[in-house]
Amino acid sequence: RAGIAALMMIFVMSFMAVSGAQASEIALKYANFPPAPTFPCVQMERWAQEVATRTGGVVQVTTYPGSTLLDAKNMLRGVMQGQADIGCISLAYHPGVFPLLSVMELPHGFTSAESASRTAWDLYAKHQPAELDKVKVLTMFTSAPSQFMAKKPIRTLADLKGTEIRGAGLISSVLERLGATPVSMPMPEVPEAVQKGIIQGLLTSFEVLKDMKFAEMCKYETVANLPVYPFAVIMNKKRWDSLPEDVKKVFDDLSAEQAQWTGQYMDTHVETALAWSKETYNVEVYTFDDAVQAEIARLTAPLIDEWIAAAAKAGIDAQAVLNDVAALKATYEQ
Ligand code: 3IO
Repeated sequence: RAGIAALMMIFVMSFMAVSGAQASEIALKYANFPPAPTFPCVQMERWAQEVATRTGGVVQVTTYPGSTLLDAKNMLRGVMQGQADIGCISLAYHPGVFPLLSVMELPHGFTSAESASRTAWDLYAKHQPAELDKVKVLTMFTSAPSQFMAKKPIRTLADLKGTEIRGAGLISSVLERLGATPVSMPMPEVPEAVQKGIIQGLLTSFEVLKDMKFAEMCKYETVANLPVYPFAVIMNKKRWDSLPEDVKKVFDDLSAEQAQWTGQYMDTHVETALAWSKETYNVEVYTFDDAVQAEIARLTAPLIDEWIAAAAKAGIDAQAVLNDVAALKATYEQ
């Protein structure tokens, strides 16, 4: 009798252990490259939290901000090789690698991160471009329109002439067209480059004034409403394939919502950061006048033709993609 009871106990306990291990936890590592207070990491924490809630705690995401698991340059390869299950990439850091989605780096005149982020996700979902077919794309989002943050005032294009400004990808091409000297580098390297005087400023969205403390060194801000930087959140394909269907559905149902949430967070946070920068460091915020804006539009227009040529070479119906961007932008900006 005692022997049978003991056997049953062992049977029940081992069953609990096995089923417990299956049902209670799927552990995923999510890598990100910029510092924890920045918006790519804020949206990462929100996603991790949302996934834990929606799976009843079955999926546990461990987040690695600030290049603690993979840095900007290693992110794409690291996720494909499985060093992280999930990672966040800034597409502009990989010139030529994303012939379709780099369309989001062109001067479309997006007025918010929300409209650009929703456009980026819808564009991805519609075209499912071959350039990202080795990974599962969980969501996309963008920065807010790019502005100048510099150590000296930038009020005319003459002020940009020969001035080293940090950009990346097609945003660096914009700088070149405007007569500046573009210096491309990932965001985490920018504070030191400003400090050392390698660059005189940067071109990206204003929320980094607060999140990366650029307000302290770059006291002259110029509103130029230049292109946004697109991001993709990617997952290792094998790991994705291994997930139960109900978990896959939770992730897929979150994609569009996460893009919109991140855009809205960004747009609000840009305003918060600007107010904080004026209050804390008394920064100057200048807006290019209409004549300068018209000149910028004229000087950067050829970038669209260059993109069309490169996309066509990659077998993409470039005009159809541009038409989709215009239609989505109109939908989300009305
Ligand atoms: C960005 C990148 C990392 C952290 C905060 C950020 N805000 C805007 C961007 C876009 C950008 O400049 C980039 O390098 O992707």
